Amino acid sequence: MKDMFRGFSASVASRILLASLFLTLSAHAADTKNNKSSSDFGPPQGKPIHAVLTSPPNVPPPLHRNYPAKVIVELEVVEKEMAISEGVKYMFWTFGGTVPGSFIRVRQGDTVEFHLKNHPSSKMPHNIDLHGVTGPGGGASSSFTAPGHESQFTFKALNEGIYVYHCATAPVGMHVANGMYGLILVEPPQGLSPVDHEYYVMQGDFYTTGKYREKGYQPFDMEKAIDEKPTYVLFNGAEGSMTGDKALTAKTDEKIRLFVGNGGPNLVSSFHVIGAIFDKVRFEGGSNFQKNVQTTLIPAGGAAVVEYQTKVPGSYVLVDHSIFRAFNKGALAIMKVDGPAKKDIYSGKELDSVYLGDRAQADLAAVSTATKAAESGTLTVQDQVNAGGQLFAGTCSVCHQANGAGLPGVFPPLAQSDYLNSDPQRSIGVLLRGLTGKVTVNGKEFDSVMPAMNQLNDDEVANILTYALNSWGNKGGRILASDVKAERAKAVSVKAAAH
Ligand code: HEC
Ligand SMILES: [Cu+2]
Repeated sequence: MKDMFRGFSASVASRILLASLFLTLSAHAADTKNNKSSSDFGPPQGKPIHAVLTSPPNVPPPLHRNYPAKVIVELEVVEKEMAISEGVKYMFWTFGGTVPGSFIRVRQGDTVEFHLKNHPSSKMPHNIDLHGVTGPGGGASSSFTAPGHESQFTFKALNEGIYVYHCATAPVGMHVANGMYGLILVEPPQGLSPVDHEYYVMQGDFYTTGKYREKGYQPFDMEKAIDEKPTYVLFNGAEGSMTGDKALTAKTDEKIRLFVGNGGPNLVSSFHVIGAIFDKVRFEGGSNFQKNVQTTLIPAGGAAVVEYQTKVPGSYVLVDHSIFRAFNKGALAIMKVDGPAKKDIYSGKELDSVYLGDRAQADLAAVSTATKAAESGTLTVQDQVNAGGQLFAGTCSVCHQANGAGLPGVFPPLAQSDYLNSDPQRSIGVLLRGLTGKVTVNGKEFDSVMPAMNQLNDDEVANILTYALNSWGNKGGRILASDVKAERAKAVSVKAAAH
């Protein structure tokens, strides 16, 4: 345990931090004497109970227990490569094999015997700081665990609430950025009010050396992390972790409770569900609640309990309303609500596929097929067309339309476009750098702006253009990722005036 603090206490800044933590704790102790929210319910009763742990988005069932018990929690740290996005691999460090880590549920007054195991295959030592613990480091100083070892410590859950836990081994930021966080719920003695569904959602920001959605294995980027410039902002550790057939589900007229955490390491979340109003929010995870909330702020290392009633069927989109994070960094999940239409409350067209783009798509199977084929060198034109079609629907069809016809006077057609067909390679530059100024397509002039689509990686640009060239009566042909790479390397900007 001394090892854990060696690097830590070396810096003056950390000492100040520890000193202020100590002051906070002592002030807190004085404060809690006449405060019922923090209570010692006496010694544990009955036989020891093994805590049920669940992987996100699941939450262990309510405890329905009316006495304080000794609860044994066994949590294993596993370092493990998983997909952070379609075709993108990342080495996550996990509590229980998932990001966020296993959800822990105990009762106020319980005595928790905590076992932290670090899998023998791990490269790093790890520990755990539970914000629901009253004691130095929240358990961190007692749980430093080398690979292939196990630590044990015991704490009493004095305060009810929803608390973040995380690894606090130096470099702390790196352990957190790699996914080492989760939630522990300390139920009040009477339990929480019954609901139809409880779900576990936790935001985190991730830093990879490659760009957003750049394929292949992506290492952690310390510099981006220090600069607080995440490549990904995600719910439950992966883009698409809760979309398509993994979407959260509910029926109309059900009560939903979301335990929403934010692991950070850096960003604060503006948590919002598009199309729902939170009836109740236990903001900052505290005991008071706010009613009728649209967006709730969840600090890094904080959590909230959000409750709402489903009424109208459809797809509800969970986002960080710092909205570029939702549409360009992955902070988007879906709750699908089934049930009869409620025209009196809401009448209109449903899920807007253009608004959500490819983020809402049920499956990007063709994209992953193409990614795998490209990796093994067997990529065919048809693979590219299939993948490109799915990407086009999410990225280009909003302007050029699904049938490639464009909109007269506003968006030029890609269907039988002389601009596209006469020089397919030129269109690579259009996607990478955008297009502005006058441009003539099939004898009609357009003078508008196409924004650069440089969030797309080389494979994606190649597949989308190959799809366009082989659709809607176009002349066929193929664009390769290597063509895109070469074009990206050029610094020139494509000016419509040059044509
Ligand atoms: C926000 C709307 C918008 C989106 C999204 C968009 N474009 Fe465009 N695109 C335009 C506009 C507007 C022009 C014409 C620009 C001008 O007037 O200078 C254009 C021009 C083009 C052209 C050249 C003209 C032609 O019709 O052949 C191509 C090729 C093209 N876009 C392909 C794409 C592809 C592929 C995507 C998806 C990756 C895409 N665009 C996404 C608005 C858009
Ligand atoms: Cu760790």
